[in-house]
Amino acid sequence: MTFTVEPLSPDLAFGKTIRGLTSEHIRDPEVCNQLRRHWVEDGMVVFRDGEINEDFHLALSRIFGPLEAHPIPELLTEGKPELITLYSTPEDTTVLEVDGEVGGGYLGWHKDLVYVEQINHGGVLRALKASKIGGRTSFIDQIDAYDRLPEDLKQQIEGLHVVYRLGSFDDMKYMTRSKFRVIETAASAQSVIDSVAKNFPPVSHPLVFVQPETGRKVLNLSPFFAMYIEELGLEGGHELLTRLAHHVLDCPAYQHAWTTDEMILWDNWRMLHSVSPAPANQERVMQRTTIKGDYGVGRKLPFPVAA
Ligand SMILES: O=C(O)CCC(=O)C(=O)O
Ligand SMILES: [Fe+2]
Repeated sequence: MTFTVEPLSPDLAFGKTIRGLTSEHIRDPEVCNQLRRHWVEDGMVVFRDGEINEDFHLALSRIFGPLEAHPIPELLTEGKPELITLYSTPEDTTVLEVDGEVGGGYLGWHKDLVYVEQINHGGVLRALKASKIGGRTSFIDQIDAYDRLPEDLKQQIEGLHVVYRLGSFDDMKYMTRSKFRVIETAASAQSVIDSVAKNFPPVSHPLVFVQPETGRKVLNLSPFFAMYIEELGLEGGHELLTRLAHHVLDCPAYQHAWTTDEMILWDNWRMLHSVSPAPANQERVMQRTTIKGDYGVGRKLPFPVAA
């Protein structure tokens, strides 16, 4: 049996769907080259109707680079340092109201690891337990977002940097286009936030990044975790950052409602993603690999001096 490749959606400038991929296919180096080309050219791939198990998840991920342990120890999966497990259970989930919808497991629009200097090159995500309602993972292409910027903004942001920090939802000013309100913070999320605040200094990343393989420009903004524009100070860049975040969040998005026989690969140097809320009484369990890579342009800043 062969596998098939088709566009993710006729309306989107990014993404492919690959059906029927198995471990036998990925033993062929030519198939691995083809998959790497899709990753670079298309930004993300949804794998459907193929092999699905932990070994295949890991083997598929390794095609795109060595895997690394996530720097937040609380997320690691016991005995399997290459996998993080993201749980949202009725007993332990951060509950928010987003645009009138109340639910758990919400994550604003982000790039993974943008709160450290080395942003991983990608990840492969798998649903071990999909929520029946909500819990969709959505993606936006930041090459497309850059191309859609008005010329004046393209010129204005060249050479600027954004400072990022992992903090609580209440500190996040740019992560969503909609209104949100935190109703309850999960104990596990609070302990991650507390330990990160102590151990991770703020970092800065350029607003424009050039995809190394193709020379295409990426609007390198992660609205979630963004604090301020480095060159414009704590307040001076607020208007510009708001305008850029609104621009990127208005770009075409792909929204994925999960079943447990699918996996999604993305290029984390290029794609933003977010998770929609699910009713707080539902359980959702996801596992993800972290594909190593250093894009070489992140910079640690000193911890802020306490007032
Ligand atoms: O739970 C999800 O759908 C995605 C979570 C996430 O942001 C990630 O795996 O990087
Ligand atoms: Fe993520």
